[in-house]
Amino acid sequence: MSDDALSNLLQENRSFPPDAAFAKRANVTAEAYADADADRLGFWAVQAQRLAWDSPWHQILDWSNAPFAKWFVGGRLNVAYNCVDRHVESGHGEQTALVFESESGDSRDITYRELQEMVSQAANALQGLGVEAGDRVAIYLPMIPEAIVAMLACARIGAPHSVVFAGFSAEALRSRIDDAQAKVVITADGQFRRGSAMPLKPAVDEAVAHTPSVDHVLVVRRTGGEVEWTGRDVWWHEVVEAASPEHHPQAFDAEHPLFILYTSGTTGKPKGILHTSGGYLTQAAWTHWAVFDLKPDEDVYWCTADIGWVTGHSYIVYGPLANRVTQVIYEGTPDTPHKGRWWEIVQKHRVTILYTAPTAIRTFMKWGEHIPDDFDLSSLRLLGSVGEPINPEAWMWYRRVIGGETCPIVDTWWQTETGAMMIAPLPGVTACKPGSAMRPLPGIGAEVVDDNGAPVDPGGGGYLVLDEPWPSMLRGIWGDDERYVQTYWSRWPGEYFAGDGAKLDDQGAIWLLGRVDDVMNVSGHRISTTEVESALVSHPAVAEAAVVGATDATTGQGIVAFVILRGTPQKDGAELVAELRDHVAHEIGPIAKPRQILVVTELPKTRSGKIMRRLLRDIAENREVGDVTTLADPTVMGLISDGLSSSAADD
Ligand code: 7RM
Repeated sequence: MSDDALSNLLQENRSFPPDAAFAKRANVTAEAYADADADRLGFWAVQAQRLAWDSPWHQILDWSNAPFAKWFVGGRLNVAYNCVDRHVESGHGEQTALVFESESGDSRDITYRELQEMVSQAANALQGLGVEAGDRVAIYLPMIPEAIVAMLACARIGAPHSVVFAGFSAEALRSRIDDAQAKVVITADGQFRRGSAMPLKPAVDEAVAHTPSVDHVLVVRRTGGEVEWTGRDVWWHEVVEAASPEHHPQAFDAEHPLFILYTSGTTGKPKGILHTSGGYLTQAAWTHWAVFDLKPDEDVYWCTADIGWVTGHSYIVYGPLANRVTQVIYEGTPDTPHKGRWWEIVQKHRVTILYTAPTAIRTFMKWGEHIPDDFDLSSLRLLGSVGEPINPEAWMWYRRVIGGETCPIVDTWWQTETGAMMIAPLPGVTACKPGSAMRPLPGIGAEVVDDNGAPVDPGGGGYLVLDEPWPSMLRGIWGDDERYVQTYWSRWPGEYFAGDGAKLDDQGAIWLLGRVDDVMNVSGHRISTTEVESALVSHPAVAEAAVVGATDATTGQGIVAFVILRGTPQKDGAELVAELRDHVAHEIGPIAKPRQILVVTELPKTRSGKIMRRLLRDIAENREVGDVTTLADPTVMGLISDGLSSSAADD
């Protein structure tokens, strides 16, 4: 690999310092970095005081059994009490906690007092079904208030939840229920999706037919569709709504398991990422408050993630509610009933903070800025990005079209495993560069290292590692300690290997370059798929691009790009492809010129919006396309290959 080549790639010199008025009112100043540098553990102990503890801890961190961490040792707290009851006790019972917006456009406000009653009822009902502290509960629900209530009810009684995204198949649900040996599954009869009611319970019936650990299935009536019923099934409205709205929240150990969340690894078997209570809630709450500059009495926050992903756990449920947020939750898709749906929601509820993913932003770019332009987005004051590297072009569009050139954009790097944000700007402090998550948050240790684990010099590229334990770190992989050590801690001694490539620029800002398996090596030059994608998307004809490294006899890997064009192309295919290749050469350098550019109409994405480059690599290498079961739309691969056989775009 050549770090020189890497460091010359993607020259991005724009930088946006915080607006003076914003900085003046910001929750966090540069002092936070100094405080954490002076006393890292002390810094986290201060942040833990944001929470209400039933008993104090006697040790901030026990790392003697590394990489198995214990934070706030001996401390006891109830996570649900921290997210709900204490806000009612402090006089905010009438504050709206959730603004639920359904796809069809009805909305419903739920106050903290109502949420407290709902969570208490659900906790009583779960206990009535025999769920005890330590028992696992699987949750397979759409984005409705009951999903959040169910998670908090589990937290309240100390029963770790395992939320499974409601778009996953019966088989995916079965394997997750089975791995965690869940005792109860909470689901709904169905969900609304693109204007129609889709059944959900049949997948649960199919899954639990093979999972003897499950005693009961608790079913929310959402669509009113017909459902099959067996002796283990119980209706939410019968047992939860009939339960007492009073429930005493018992305190649990800071290291009591809070949830398991499955994420895909390099093998076929999903990993159950385990998170615990005190450290997790501390970091989720502090980062949500600091990075989004949350003002609980003023802001209306909206995170567009689904609770099936970690973003929904940490930045819809735990962090925001611990901070007494008022937030929008939305059940539907961005284009139902029209492509301006999100902007209509921002306008309707006067949303001030929006947190979403680059894939969504690029989709909106593709649809055209005339759509958001029709709505009043002036309530927005801060924008966030998460999930994948955001290309500078999308960052600039987000800032201009959605943020009205004034909102700070916080690009937040973190993972299911990290539990909470790790690398992100502080919006009142950091001068942000489009496409960079900037630097580790106060109290976080991150570095970019080379193959030998040595930190790279400014300008160099390598692998992102985390070199200090952090409060919301995963505590392991459920039932597989060895895989935990092997996957994350065995590459370099004492360093957590994140699996992402990164570049350090001359000013010390970190540029995430995508998963390491997405970094190409062309004639000994390391080139990130993201950088080439970014260059392609900066051409006016390109709406979206996905780049893979295909095996090449001469150069090791050759760059193959799949592009979706904006509107109807003005030029003929071959001419445009030649122009795009030259454009990439111009933006990055001749070494980054794609060997092939294929014009397509769709890209294969997972349900959380990550491009499945593995499948594109299959096409680029003329292989039979592999396993497509985790694709959001399994027919996409057919569309792509059909389109290619009639496309003249391949040069
Ligand atoms: C929160 C989440 C984790 C992977 C991670 C990265 C990528 C996430 C960013 C990012 C560049 C970002 N959890 N990733 N955020 N890459 N910039 N701001 O997405 O477990 O589902 O995925 O996502 O590759 O390793 S996750």
